[in-house]
Amino acid sequence: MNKKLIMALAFSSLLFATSCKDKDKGSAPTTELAAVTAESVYFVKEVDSKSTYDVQKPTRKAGDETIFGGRVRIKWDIPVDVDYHHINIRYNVNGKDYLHQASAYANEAIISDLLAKYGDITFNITPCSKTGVEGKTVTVVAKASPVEKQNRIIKVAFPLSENDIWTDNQEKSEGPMKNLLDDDDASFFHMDWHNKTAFPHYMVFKLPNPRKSFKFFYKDRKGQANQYTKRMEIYASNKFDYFKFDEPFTYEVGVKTKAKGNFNKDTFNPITDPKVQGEKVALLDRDLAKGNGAQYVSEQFVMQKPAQYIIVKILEGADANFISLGAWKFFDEKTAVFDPENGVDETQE
Ligand SMILES: [Ca+2]
Repeated sequence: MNKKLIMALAFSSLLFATSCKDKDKGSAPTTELAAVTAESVYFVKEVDSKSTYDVQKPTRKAGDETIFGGRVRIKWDIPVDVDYHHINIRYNVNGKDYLHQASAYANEAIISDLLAKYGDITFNITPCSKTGVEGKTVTVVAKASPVEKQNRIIKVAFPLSENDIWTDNQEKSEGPMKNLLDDDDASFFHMDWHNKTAFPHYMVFKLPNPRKSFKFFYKDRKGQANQYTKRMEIYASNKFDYFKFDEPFTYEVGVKTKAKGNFNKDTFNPITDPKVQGEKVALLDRDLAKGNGAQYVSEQFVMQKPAQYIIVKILEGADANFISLGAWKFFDEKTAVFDPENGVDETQE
């Protein structure tokens, strides 16, 4: 019988589900397993999808193999006169009991999802009748192959405070822009609906440091279907000299907002304006969030020059004059190395 068929017949790992020593269920199998061994193995998946198990950790060929540890292979000789229905393999790791079942046609079982740090693991291998009555148990001991470190992509959000944000079009009665930063879905930013003015309108964000790349995420206002953004442009610059971002906001009717100064949203050009001299990063007019708390996650944008200010120009919304939003965040993606054998994340820049 070929190995693929044996593997197909082997049952997957299960927790204890059946009682195997009920006297009403007939007699125990008398066949005894011989030559039972246990050894740590590596699962090797090659690029042509051929899979093998190796006792020695194979040398990785450039880009053509995936190697997984955390496995033990248990082998036995199939006796001449098999009178058992399947084989129960019981083991305990971290104080928890596990049962793996193998078919009567199998001569090996691979136990996976283990760690080398568990040390020696005792496996009790027992022929079992169809009704679950167990025969003679053979015990073997093995340590699992070590699990390799794994690369993971993690998101790292840039911390922003209310001093790092600005808009030309803050509604004065509600919805301060800082509500974008608070991780509260119920709080929202609202552009001016008392003194309506047509698009474009702007949001400016000061990142903690100049960056060459970023992604952003935003969420529309929860429960509001018709105030989402249809079209926006993203610009980046290393300055925005209309005012100092670090200065405190002024209060206007309960909502913190910065003065507009001489900023003119209708003539402002983020590229040619000497106070900004930015670069255009993107025009976004497809697959944006469509209201009611919907979310949008951008691609990773890479700038020509490092930039600390991100300028969002809102060109069109579902409403003719304003948008509302629930959240807005900038973040980066980093590769983190996770070592399952010691549980440590080794984050790389
Ligand atoms: Ca919010």
